[in-house]
Amino acid sequence: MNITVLGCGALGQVWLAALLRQGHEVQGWLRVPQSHFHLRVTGTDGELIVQSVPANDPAHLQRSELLLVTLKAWQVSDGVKNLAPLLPAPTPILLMHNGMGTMEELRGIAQPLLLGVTTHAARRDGNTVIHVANGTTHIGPVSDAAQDYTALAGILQDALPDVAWHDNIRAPAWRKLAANCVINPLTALYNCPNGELRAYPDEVARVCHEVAEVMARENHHTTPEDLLAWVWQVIDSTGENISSMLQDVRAQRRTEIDYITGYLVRRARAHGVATPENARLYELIKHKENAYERLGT
Ligand code: KPL
Repeated sequence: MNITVLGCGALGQVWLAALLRQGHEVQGWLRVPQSHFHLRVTGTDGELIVQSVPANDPAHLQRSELLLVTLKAWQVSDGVKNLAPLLPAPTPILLMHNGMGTMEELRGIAQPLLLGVTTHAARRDGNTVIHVANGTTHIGPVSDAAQDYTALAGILQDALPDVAWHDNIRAPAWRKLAANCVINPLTALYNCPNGELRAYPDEVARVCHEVAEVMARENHHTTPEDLLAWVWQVIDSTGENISSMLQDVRAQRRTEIDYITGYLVRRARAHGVATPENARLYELIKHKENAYERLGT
């Protein structure tokens, strides 16, 4: 299959390596155009994959049967809108990032749109990407035209298991959003690995209860207790991880807060639900971001 991966960060490189291993004809697409880039990924089994991968070839893009987008949430809208005119109208676009809100920004795009939610963990170590932990990827349609692309789940499953198809992808996306609303801002503020949130049970519960209330208004039924139990499970199973938001804050990069807590707070406002704890965390992370942006980094 011809595939373009837009965004060659840690997760993008893990997918590129997996798809290449499966024999797909893959290219990467980078913000600064280059004809090739150097893939260096250490798998969960410790095997190092080093390969030169073609990049930014418009002819390959025009032949692509899938555009896999692994950009940060705040880069997605511009990135996809730039490439969409070069991409055949029937080629599905699969968005895989933390948070929600990009689907709304891409409403009206010609191509079928799908959303992916993954628990694979990867991080950069110098010029090497480490695939830290295997996980599950849930994919499903966002636009009506994307409902016919169930076969994609099988193709991706062969490359990087586990992959599950969901007719209603918003349900797993909201559960992942709940975990991100709790873990990402709190670890960024306390500067700690995910597992150390065990020291802050009251804050974890308050954030989680607010998310459960908004989810109920969005017709995703869950009890606050169930959601909290699930979030603790994610905290424990990723205990040694440095969350993506803490990594961003440490590197003084823009975080995905607008698409995680920011999205939650916007949906809460639309339903008339008060979310003071999430609003407080949103402000604290924005304050951190603004402080280093003001320093010109
Ligand atoms: O998705 C994650 C992230 O770091 O962005 C979690 C689930 C919190 C794992 O670290």
